[in-house]
Amino acid sequence: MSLIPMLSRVLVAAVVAVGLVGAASLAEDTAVAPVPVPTDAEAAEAGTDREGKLWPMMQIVTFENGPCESANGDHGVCFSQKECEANGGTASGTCANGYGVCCVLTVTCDGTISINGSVFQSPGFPAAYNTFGMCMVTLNPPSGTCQILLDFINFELAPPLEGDCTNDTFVVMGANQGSMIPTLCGTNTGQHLYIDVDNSQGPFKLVATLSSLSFQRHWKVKVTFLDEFDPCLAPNRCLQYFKETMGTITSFNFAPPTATTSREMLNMQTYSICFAYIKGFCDIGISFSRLDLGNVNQVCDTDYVAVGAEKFCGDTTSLSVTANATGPITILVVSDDDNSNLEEGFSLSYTMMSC
Ligand SMILES: *[C@@H]1O[C@H](CO)[C@@H](O)[C@H](O)[C@H]1NC(C)=O
Ligand SMILES: *[C@@H]1O[C@H](CO)[C@@H](O)[C@H](O)[C@H]1NC(C)=O
Ligand SMILES: CC(=O)N[C@H]1CO[C@H](CO)[C@@H](O)[C@@H]1O
Repeated sequence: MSLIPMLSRVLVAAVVAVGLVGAASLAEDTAVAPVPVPTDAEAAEAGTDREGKLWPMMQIVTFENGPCESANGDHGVCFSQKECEANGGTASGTCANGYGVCCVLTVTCDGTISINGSVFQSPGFPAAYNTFGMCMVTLNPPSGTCQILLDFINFELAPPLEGDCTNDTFVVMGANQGSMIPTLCGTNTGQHLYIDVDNSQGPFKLVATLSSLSFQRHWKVKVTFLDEFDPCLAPNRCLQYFKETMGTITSFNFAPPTATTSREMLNMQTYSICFAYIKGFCDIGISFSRLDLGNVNQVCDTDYVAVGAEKFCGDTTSLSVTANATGPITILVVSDDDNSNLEEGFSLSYTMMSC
C-alpha cells in the first residue's frame, strides 16, 4: 500500500466571527481546539476586512491516525470527533495535542473490523461470557495489508484437557496457505500473533467457539493491519516477533494456574519465534526459568524447543543458551498431539548482547 499514514484533518476556528457563511461546508470536520485565542484587538486587526466585519481565522490541523491510550487505559486510534462517531467508535480522552479524540473501536460477535487498531472483544467484557456457540468477527483489511498482528490484551478461555482445546477454541482463518496458526485456548493474556496474509484472498476471520462449560471467559484482541512498508512488520513465517533488546517469552497457556485453570502446553503446535535485528547487538542470551516439555531423558523427538539447530526438552527450572548471531535467530516450538503428562511448556527471558 503506502508509506503515507492515515491522516485526519480538523478545521479549527480560532475566532468565530459574525457573518461567517458556509464554514461548515468547507470543513471536513470542525473542532474548537486549544489554539491561543487572540484578544479582540488582535482579532480585529488580523481578521477585519475593509467593510469592518470580522472574518474567522481558520486553520487546518492534520494529524496521523496513530494508536493512543483512552482515558480509562484502553487502546484506541486517534481520530477527529466526527470520524470517531462515523466509524461507530467511542471517544475517550484526547490525542494529537487535543485536536483529536482517542477513539476506541470495539467490535463483538458477528461484527466486521476494517479499521486498523480495532478491538475484538467478548460481549459484556470483562464480565464472564457464557453463551454457547460461535462468536466471530470478519476482518476486512485495507488493500495492501500483508500481515495482521493480533495482540491479546486479555484472553481467558476454558482451559485445555491434556493439551487439547476440547471445550473452547480460538482460531484464526485466512492466513497464507501452509502457515500453521495454532488453535488456542486457556489463558493467553499478553501473547501476540503475526498472521501472514500477503498470499491469501481470505476470508479473514477470528473465530471463538465456546462450549457450554460455565467459565470466566472473556477476551480482548487488538487487530493491527500492516502493509509491506510498515516498520512494524515481522519477518515472514514468524508467529511471534520480539523487537526489544530484552524480554520474556512463554508458551501459550503458561499463566499461573488457578482453581479452574491449568498451566499446560497446548498440543499440535509448530511455530517460530523471531527476534528483530538491532544495530550493535549480536548474540542472544536465552535463559529458561521453566522448561517442561517432552522426554526427560533428553531425546527431543516430538515435543521440544529448538534454539537454532539445538533442541531442548525435559523438565528443568534452569537452563541457559547462547544463540549465535550468524543468520536469523529463531526459536522453534514443537508439540505433538498428546500431553497426558500435563507438561507445562516453557518460560524464558532473553537478552540481546552487544557485539
Ligand atoms: C471440557 O468439557 C468436558 C465435558 O463437559 C469435561 O469433561 C472436561 O473436563 C472439560 N475440560 C475442561 C478443561 O474443563
Ligand atoms: C496500523 O497501525 C499501526 C500502529 O498501531 C501502524 O504501524 C500501521 O502502519 C497501521 N497500518 C495501516 C495500514 O495504516
Ligand atoms: C561463533 C560463535 O559465536 N559461536 C558460539 C555459538 O554459541 C556457542 C554456545 O551456544 C558458543 O560456544 C560459540 O562460541
